[in-house]
Amino acid sequence: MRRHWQRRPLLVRQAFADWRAPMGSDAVRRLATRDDVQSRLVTAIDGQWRLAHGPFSPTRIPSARRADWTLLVQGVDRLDDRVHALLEPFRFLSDARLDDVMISIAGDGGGVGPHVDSYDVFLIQAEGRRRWRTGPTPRSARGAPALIEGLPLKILADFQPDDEWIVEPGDMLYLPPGWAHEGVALGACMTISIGFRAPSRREFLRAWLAECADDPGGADPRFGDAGTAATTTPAALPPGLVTTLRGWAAGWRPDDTQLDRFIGRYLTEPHPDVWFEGTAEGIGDDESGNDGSRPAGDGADGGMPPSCVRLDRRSRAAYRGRDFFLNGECFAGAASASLKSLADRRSLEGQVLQRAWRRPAERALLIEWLQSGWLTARPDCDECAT
Ligand SMILES: [Mn+2]
Repeated sequence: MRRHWQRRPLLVRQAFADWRAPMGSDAVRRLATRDDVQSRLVTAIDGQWRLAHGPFSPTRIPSARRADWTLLVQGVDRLDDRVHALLEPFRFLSDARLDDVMISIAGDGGGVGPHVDSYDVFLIQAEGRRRWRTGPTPRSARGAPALIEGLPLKILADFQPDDEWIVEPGDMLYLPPGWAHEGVALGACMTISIGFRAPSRREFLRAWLAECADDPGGADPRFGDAGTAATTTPAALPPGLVTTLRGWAAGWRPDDTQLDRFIGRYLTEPHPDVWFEGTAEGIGDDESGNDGSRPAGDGADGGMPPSCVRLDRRSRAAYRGRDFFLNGECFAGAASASLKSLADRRSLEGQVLQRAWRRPAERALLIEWLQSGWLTARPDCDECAT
């Protein structure tokens, strides 16, 4: 973190002992045929860059024997438990900074050209080999990265690499934002990108100001101009009106609590593609983790909890002070030690879960989240078996 995070690249040879790709290339191809999954196909046949967006018919995706193509599938951590489990070793970084896991497969020579990203990324070589080259970002006179014009992709003009690595399965390359890089497949290969996000001021203010504009509570003074003299220049903006609007903009002071809670909701907002399937079933039925030998815990009678509850892989949880945030909602004052543990470990089991279940407020929240699909009960959880 001191030397590399957000500062300079880091190559870690055999970052994962006994590496095995969590998903095969056929499964990646199948994901790219789904209309609820974001995928892109980039080809550079005869030096002609082309970009297409999925879903793709299976025959549209080139075979592994063809050259100069790459298929990129976004958000695979939300689609597959084994891919989601790859995130666990990266939780030395805050969940709030995590974006998603992208998986790309490519034929020989495939890549997306030299480019620069605005996010931190850990690039795990999953199968086959890839050559990575990095270098300074060529910039135009105005300071923006200098791009080749007229292409469907943002490809740097005049990329001058000064470092090069050939990575093999299990190797990992970390790249901070703003570093020019180019990855080229050496034979068919698969690369897994663990991407991190950082909001920009404009992105955040767009969301926050929309929230403020929609806030039905709070005072809403309106401009008034009683006593104004009649005008002979009706097109001239009235100085008093301008002064009032300037004052509203400059003097805008959001309520601290409202702002803090918005930040927590903003940073735990599920990905726009995510749709949770809630269940109307009571918690404690056979499918929800109760083995049937215990009374159903529907919250009303204080029955037994499931042996283990786990956050759904698509759920985003966080806390700050006494406030707990889950999937874009604020549960004010709910951040108990056990719920904080649920957020940090993404699961609750054993004694800690039993104790939380005995507290009506916590049990009610857990049941609500189980029913909305944000939390799942695990009857076959490995950790609980011990
Ligand atoms: Mn990149």
